[in-house]
Amino acid sequence: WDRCQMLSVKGIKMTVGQEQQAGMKDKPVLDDLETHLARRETEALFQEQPEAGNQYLEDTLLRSYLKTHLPPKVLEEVHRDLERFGNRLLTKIQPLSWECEQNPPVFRQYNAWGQRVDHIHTCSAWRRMKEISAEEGLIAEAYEKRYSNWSRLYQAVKLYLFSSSSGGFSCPLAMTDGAAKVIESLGIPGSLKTAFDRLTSRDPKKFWTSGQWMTERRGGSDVANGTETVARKQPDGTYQLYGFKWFTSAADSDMALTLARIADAEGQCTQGSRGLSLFFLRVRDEEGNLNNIQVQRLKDKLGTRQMATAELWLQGARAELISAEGRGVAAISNMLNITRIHNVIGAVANMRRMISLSRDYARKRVAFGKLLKDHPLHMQTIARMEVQVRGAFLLLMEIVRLLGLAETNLASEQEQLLLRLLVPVAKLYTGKQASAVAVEAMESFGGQGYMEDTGLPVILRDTLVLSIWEGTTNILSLDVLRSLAKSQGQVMAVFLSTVQ
Ligand code: UCC
Repeated sequence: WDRCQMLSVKGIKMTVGQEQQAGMKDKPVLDDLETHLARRETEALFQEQPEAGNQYLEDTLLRSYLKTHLPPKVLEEVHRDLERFGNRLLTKIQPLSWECEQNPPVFRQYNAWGQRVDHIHTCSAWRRMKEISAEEGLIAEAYEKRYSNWSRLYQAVKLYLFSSSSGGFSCPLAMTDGAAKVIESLGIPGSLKTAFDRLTSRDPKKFWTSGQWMTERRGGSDVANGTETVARKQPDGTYQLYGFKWFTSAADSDMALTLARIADAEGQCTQGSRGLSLFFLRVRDEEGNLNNIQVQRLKDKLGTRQMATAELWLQGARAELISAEGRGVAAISNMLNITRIHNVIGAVANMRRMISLSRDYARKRVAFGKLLKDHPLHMQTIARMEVQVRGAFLLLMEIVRLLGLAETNLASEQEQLLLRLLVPVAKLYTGKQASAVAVEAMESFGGQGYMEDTGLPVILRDTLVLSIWEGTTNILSLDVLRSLAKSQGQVMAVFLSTVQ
């Protein structure tokens, strides 16, 4: 063991193995190695582990952005909180994230006595993430509006720091934020007040997460034609939903927003987009019993394995109609635009995490006689990735800045148009970009990057979904066209004048 200890040579900290690679000809060290090489302990790898540090303090672009844009009083408070949060992430939350990865959800359909229970078991670290999300106000911050139009940006920054240490919990948070946004945009009707208060609560005991059940077995993109779920009106004015939701993320959530077709007295439904309405439902009742829902199975996904994604049968699930009849897609688009922004946050966060680790590794790893950071070719690769993440970060900040203005009625018509255009553009662009950067960054660790227990493959897997869910690249391209058509080309005029 003592031979594997760090030795300091010429001001560079190196392990014995690194010295050997660096071609150091120190006689005593060589003698040491000869004896040592005969022993099995040398099978251990000598490389030093890359570390991320306090992701707020180390993110110079983030800090300079906040310094440039936030009013001084807001900056002072936000800075203090983010520094504290950065430390909490590093020391407490990051280990929980790994625990979530190691203990994915388990589905138990029957109990020992053959009764159907449909229990989705999540690990304690995952449940702790939910509490932490409430304590940190990861949703609340955007709705309390303590800092007026800057609250949304501040929330996005916290989510950005949290994302790659969240053990996948940023997914339910995205949908929770989206659900809160839909309810807020409906004017928080009395029947949804409790749900809104819980979604935006800082109290871990009260805090709820929400699902967004849009995808059915006929497909996830063509929602207008793929949705088979039927809603039957009950005498008390509520509805019962019957259908099969094929891909429901974070199935352990407390509530969900979902689309269904209202059946008329003859049991007929309007097809296409005009037949879809938006519903609110609780997943379980106060006793923990499922709301006439059966879980068919959990999805076996390439990534986001920490999170329970399920196939659900709705067999008369009690629900409340919350949009005008036939306006389901338009109503849920408020949610989609928020989850798409979260997707951008996830993309930028994962790129940042991979590059931070890659940079740290370049300061530690010796190859061909010097540290990686002293190889211009290696640094060129890192610099190219850095440019990518910086551009994406600034695009994200611009979007959440505009969203903050829109949510406090401070956005001009031009700014609202720009926001409408930039959300699908940023989502499609950063989703693709993040996958490419994650692969490139993985390569910068050599074979180590490919090793499961370094934690790097998890980041890659979780990044690959970002161009798929919440609208694939082509669907978002069509959404760009939709925004062009609906504004009769105005979005493009605003975009060009803004760029100029
Ligand atoms: O649920 C999922 C997994 C959750 C995981 C979330 C985690 C993410 C965070 C990650 C953190 C790391 S995945 C399910 C995602 N599904 C989708 O994204 C659906 C993809 N498909 C589309 O987006 C399609 O374009 C549809 C469904 C919107 C197309 O529907 P329609 O009915 O054919 O579209 P229409 O007829 O063009 O639009 C209907 C209305 C129009 O309004 P009106 O009638 O007033 O003209 C549109 O302008 O909806 C309006 N609309 C929008 N408005 C449609 N899209 C938008 C939009 N994006 N923004 C504003």
